[in-house]
Amino acid sequence: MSRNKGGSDKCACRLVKEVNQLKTVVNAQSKVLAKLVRQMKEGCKKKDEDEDGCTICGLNPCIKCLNPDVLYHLGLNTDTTDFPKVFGDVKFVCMGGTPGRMEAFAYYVMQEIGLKLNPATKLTDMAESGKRYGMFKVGPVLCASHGMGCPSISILLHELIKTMYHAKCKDPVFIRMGTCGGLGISPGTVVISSEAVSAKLEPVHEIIVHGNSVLHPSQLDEGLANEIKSCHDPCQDKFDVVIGRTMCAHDFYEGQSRLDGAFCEYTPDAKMAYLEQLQAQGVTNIEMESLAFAALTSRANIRSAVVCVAILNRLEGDQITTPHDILSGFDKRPATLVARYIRKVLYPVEDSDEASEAESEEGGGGAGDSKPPPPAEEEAE
Ligand code: R2B
Ligand code: URA
Repeated sequence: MSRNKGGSDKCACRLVKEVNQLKTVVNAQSKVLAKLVRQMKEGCKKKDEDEDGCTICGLNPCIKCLNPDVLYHLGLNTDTTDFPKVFGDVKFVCMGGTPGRMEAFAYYVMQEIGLKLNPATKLTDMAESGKRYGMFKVGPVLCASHGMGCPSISILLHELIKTMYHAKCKDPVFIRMGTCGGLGISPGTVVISSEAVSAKLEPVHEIIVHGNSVLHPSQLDEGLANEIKSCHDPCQDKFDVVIGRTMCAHDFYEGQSRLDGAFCEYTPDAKMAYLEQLQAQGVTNIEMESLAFAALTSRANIRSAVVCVAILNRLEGDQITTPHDILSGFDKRPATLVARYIRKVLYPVEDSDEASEAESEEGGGGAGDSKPPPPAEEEAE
């Protein structure tokens, strides 16, 4: 009996010990659990705070430590410019090849969104001191020139994306407007890119980092492309708009299989075979910036679109022989669609009939116009 009692005491002791051990494990686990829940909550709070401020993501964490951050090619720095004050309201970043075209677009968009400038003043080139790019701001629209090719546009994009970040901009949309060579479409047709592909027809932008190839997807926002296309009015506009694949070349001549460059080591037949092969793969147009533009904007979580007018049909030739006045009419077409899109976003309930009256291509005072802004009473910026 006493042996039995001793045995059950031992058993009870062991049970108590095991229960205590279990309690310790459970306590430790609930502490870990509580810590994880706290971390999750803090993480979500931080995310909300980020979203309250800036929506630009995935940037270099070291930017925070740059004091000041010098945006060398824009001629701006965070010491001398109050970014949230100057750029905090930016909702649209519109880009195009030349400073002149972007200045004209800025005046055009100003008129289209109903902003006015004091007649005694003109828009200032905010990037003038950088001496590389032109940049003009009209209310929520920032207009910048990007030069030619991916290296040029990517320098600008690094600095513009940092501008949006420093300014804590919320959901800015980036749009590139430009010219392109069409494949099987008539000159004057506007192509909105569904995606940007490389000369190897891959939807990636390759950069060489530390001597190694790094590939970044070159996606564009399908919804934005459709929204811009929906701003086309086939009854009123004297041009077609299509959505298509865009091939981005790193050169205007050999990279686009032209026969009229200083050098050419292929035959006219090889050129035609190549262009027809591109067309068979769904390529509608060829230009020189979409890859870097698409890759850098998508890395930063920015919705973006490329809207280009074809200035020739590459299946019919290489040289651009279209007269200048016709070419400058072509330039206005992407600008017309983009300005309408901006207006539609800013004033969603606007009467669409009234809206379309002001926008006939020839009469609309489009982006190619170098006319001064209309007389006005109030300052826009
Ligand atoms: C279109 O036109 C330019 C070359 O003439 C280039 O910037 C491009 O993408
Ligand atoms: N821009 C290009 O890059 N290619 C063309 O053919 C026309 C404009």
